[in-house]
Amino acid sequence: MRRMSFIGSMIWLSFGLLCCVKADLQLGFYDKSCPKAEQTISDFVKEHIPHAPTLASPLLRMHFHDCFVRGCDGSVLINSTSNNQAEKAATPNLTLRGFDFIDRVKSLVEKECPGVVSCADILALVARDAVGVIGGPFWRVPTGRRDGTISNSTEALNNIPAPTFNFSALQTSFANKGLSVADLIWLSGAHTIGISHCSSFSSRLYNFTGKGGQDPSLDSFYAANLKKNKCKSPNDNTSIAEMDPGSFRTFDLGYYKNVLKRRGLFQSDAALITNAASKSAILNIVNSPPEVFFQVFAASMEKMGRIEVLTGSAGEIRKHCAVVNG
Ligand code: HEM
Ligand SMILES: *[C@@H]1O[C@H](CO)[C@@H](O)[C@H](O)[C@H]1NC(C)=O
Ligand SMILES: *[C@@H]1O[C@H](CO)[C@@H](O)[C@H](O)[C@H]1NC(C)=O
Ligand SMILES: *[C@@H]1O[C@H](CO)[C@@H](O)[C@H](O)[C@H]1NC(C)=O
Ligand SMILES: *[C@@H]1O[C@H](CO)[C@@H](O)[C@H](O)[C@H]1NC(C)=O
Ligand SMILES: *[C@@H]1O[C@H](CO)[C@@H](O)[C@H](O)[C@H]1NC(C)=O
Ligand SMILES: CC(=O)N[C@H]1CO[C@H](CO)[C@@H](O)[C@@H]1O
Repeated sequence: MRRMSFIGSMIWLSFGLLCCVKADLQLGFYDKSCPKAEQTISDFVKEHIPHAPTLASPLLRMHFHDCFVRGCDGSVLINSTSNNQAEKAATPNLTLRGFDFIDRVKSLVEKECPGVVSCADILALVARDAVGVIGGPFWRVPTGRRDGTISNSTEALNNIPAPTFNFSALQTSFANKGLSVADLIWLSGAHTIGISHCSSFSSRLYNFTGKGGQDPSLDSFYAANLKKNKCKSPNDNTSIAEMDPGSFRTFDLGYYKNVLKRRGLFQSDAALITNAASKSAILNIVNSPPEVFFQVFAASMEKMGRIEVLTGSAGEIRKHCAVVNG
């Protein structure tokens, strides 16, 4: 019996080897090839994010957008060219910030070890380190991602969940990336930091039904306040609102408390309490110490960071994060 299963596993193993040279991410992937890389990255983040703490949120969001389109392959960082509309050009991405921050980290790391450390790994590490600097959770970032060569704005539109999504649409979007409802609930907690443009949610404030009026799932006092003080017209596409007013720079339970008070900014936030199990998970988390949220968030981030990664000899190590190698 033992022998059979040994032979069996050898057969499966060789199938695996024949099929594709596929390596796993690993902690400290650059320990030999670029021993100081992770330290250089984290030093740079620790030096600069305290002067620009509002950059932590777009960097975290950028990692999410990267992972949801063709996996965490740095494709979100690629510039459009005369014959290609890159992910950056897609509506949900137009509000991303922090590309130059990544480019600066990349050039530091390139000086140390040219052509070794991928942009996808740099983005994953910077997002983790930036959230750490503002006092947020720590998660493990195994490395060894390689950079993709394709960045397509249509794919960004098709893969990044929209703020208008209901619970089942969100569930499907996350399931398409191998993520569970739990991952959906805890990763949405990232909305405890950062800002949104009015254009991302003002449809809830103005003419929601087509007969005037607000989204009934949004606290009406809060909606009135947003219209009076933040998003004064339906077409305002420059004003912004904090997603977790009062503590938008602090990684805390504020987001979930808002959602329970029907003050989540997006329909996708409000959706999390339209499902009974999700609502009760959120009730539980707000009644637990913040470390519990940090733990589940960290676990889901590590999982997100593994979505469809390119490893081994797939893809490339880009020289400049904004352009594929020539
Ligand atoms: C569940 C589906 C999600 C939807 C529909 C969604 C949608 C959005 C939208 C519309 C914005 C505002 C963009 C703007 O107008 O400037 C935003 C901001 C943000 N999102 Fe999400 N998001 C989702 C999940 C996530 C995840 C998984 C993360 C990270 C783990 C994340 C992190 C952020 C952060 C940090 C911001 C603030 C960005 C800033 O301050 O510039 N979001 N999100
Ligand atoms: C971008 O992706 C869309 C949707 O998958 C596809 O139809 C289109 O051909 C792609 N564009 C390019 C330039 O590859
Ligand atoms: C959720 O949204 C999808 C896509 O817009 C729609 O088909 C579905 O009916 C909605 N589900 C609920 C429960 O409203
Ligand atoms: C509200 O939406 C309906 C349907 O789209 C439209 O006919 C109407 O003109 C809108 N009203 C306002 C005040 O924008
Ligand atoms: C924002 O709105 C202004 C005025 O309504 C318009 O001219 C501009 O093109 C809009 N910008 C974007 C990016 O949609
Ligand atoms: C990518 O685009 C940005 C913004 O347009 C620009 O500042 C940057 O220089 C470009 N990067 C490269 C390598 O072309
Ligand atoms: C908020 C914002 O800038 N939205 C714009 C994003 O880009 C599309 C075109 O790709 C515009 O139509 C949106 O107004």
